[in-house]
Amino acid sequence: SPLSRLDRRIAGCRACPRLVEWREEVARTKRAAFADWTYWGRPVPGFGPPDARLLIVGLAPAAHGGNRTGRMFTGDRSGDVLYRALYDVGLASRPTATHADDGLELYGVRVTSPVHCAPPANKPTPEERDACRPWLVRELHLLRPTLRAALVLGAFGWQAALPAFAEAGWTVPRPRPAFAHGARTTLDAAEGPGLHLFGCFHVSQRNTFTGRLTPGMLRDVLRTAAGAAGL
Ligand code: DU
Ligand code: SF4
Repeated sequence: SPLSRLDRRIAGCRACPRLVEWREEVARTKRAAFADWTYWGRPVPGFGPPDARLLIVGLAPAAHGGNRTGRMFTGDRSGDVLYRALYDVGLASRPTATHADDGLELYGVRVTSPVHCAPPANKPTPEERDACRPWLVRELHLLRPTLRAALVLGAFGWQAALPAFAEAGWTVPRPRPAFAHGARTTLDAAEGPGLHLFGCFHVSQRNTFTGRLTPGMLRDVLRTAAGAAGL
């Protein structure tokens, strides 16, 4: 499919020298607990069906998570929280994501990120964020026929994704809506149905360990976004 072709192109991208070096160095040096793994060490494409109605937008792959397993949010603590919640609300076939061939299926949901390579300290530079945006714009174009809602995890994803939604043909209100947990707005389309946009605290340990984002809060936002998407 066009989307799987896009995913393969993304996986070959080397546009950001700092991130290419970092993702490959992490893949060489590894974490002791994963010493027997062959790390992916490349850009991590989006994950989920090409006719998704709901898109979940994160930040960037985790060095020892997606950068190890090759699949979004797979093999890291953030993904443990996200996939558990997706399973609990009926949007995933299993509650855990451990490696790319674990059989996990998402129902009507695709997970992606505005930056596809693991960044040092989980902080992409503005240049890296902008360099990666065309990949998200292409993904949005391909998902557009079925996409009805997007759930953005965290402020970085929000400010990175809004310009991509605009470039992909949705109308982003001016002034730009601010990120908040519970933020909700609708992006009109030139023709056809608009896109329901939701903000949610990121599923990172910084938020989940401290109780800033609880599993119940995440399930609530997922149910609301899935409902808006017609799932
Ligand atoms: O908490 P962690 O699983 O080690 O993830 C580190 C960092 O990366 C955190 O800020 C979440 C983010 N992240 C993401 O945005 N997308 C992913 O697929 C995996 C992690
Ligand atoms: Fe390419 Fe995006 Fe990775 Fe930069 S972050 S190298 S643009 S895939």
